[in-house]
Amino acid sequence: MKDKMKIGITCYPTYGGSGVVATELGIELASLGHEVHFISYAMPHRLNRFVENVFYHEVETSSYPLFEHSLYDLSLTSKMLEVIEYEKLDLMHVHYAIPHAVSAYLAKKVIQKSKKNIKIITTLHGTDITLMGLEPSFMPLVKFSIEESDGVTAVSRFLKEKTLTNFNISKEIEVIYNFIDTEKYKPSVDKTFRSHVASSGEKILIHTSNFRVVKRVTDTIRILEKVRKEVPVKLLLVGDGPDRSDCERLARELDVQKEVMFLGKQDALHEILGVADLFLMPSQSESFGLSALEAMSCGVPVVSSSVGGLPELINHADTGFIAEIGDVERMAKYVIDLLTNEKKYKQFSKNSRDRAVLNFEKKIIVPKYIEYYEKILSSN
Ligand code: GMT
Repeated sequence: MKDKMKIGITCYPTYGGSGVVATELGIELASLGHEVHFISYAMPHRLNRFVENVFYHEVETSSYPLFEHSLYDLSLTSKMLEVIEYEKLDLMHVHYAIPHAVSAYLAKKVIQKSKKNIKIITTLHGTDITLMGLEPSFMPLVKFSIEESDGVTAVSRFLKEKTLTNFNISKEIEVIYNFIDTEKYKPSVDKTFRSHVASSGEKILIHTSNFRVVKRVTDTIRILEKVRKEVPVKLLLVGDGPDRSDCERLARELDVQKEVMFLGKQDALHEILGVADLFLMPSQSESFGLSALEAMSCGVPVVSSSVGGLPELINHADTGFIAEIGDVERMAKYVIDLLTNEKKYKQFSKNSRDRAVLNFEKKIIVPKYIEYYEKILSSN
């Protein structure tokens, strides 16, 4: 087994959690001396600086009048082939099954024609299994690409079980949780930003997401509307996406527009999270909840729905509270309870930070990926 591996990583490069995990994993592997090659259609958003041992290969799609639709999956396969061959990769690690695991499978088959091999590891993140992958037209392809991967990881026990049952698969799937840099995401000491957004000493609720239907962002505004009757409070909404206009409309309808601040997409999330009091995650589906972990690492307790992998992250009545999807009444009660009970709040905040540090710190989780790579590379 080689000490230092050459690893190809394919992910969605934009704001989604799978891209964040893939990019942070690549950066961490590179810092440990492995050579990492990102293959995607754009520079991963967290890779916004020079990083030693990290290389980026952009997938260009060809345009030709006959191709009414972009042939991204095939262009990705071709780029994988090129990088696998010329950079002599040991393995390809693809994040999010569709279409990455399919392109990787195809690349492997082409490579095998010239009597060479490459190991493919697929990490399942969430909606590739719980939403998109369940579309009848995609289902057989997702099942096939998972079964044909040399190794498969899922970001929670929940997602592993869902994959096995939804796709009727009997393959071994390794659970490797999301991770966090707890030195970067830490409780904030600089209260300047806090004084800007909550100048009268209001408590701060926060939510960060891509504003997709699955996140139920409007629930955060309904929660705020109930909480403000008991506690002076502001809600910071970070991110952007299809549901943002609905949220703005609802804030006006409920007459809470002064208490809700839409911050849009932000890079310095760790600084913003650090000044908040509570994180709200009312999602309809969440395989793990990376943004909740980011908040916990900053010492911010989470009030969430009881879906997917969230109960594997959030300890109810210890690091936050969990309620039924859509039960904004109960979520608001939990928020009021924590915001009006200082001793309890401090304990929850400490428990959240401790849980992130002791269980999900990158130095604990990234070695699990390396061990898994070694296991797959030494298998036949
Ligand atoms: O579907 C999304 O919300 C985006 C998705 C992604 O792949 O970018 O996020 C998923 O992956 C994250 C990283 O593993 C998880 O922490 C999120 O819980 C998961 N989102 C959902 O399951 C909805």
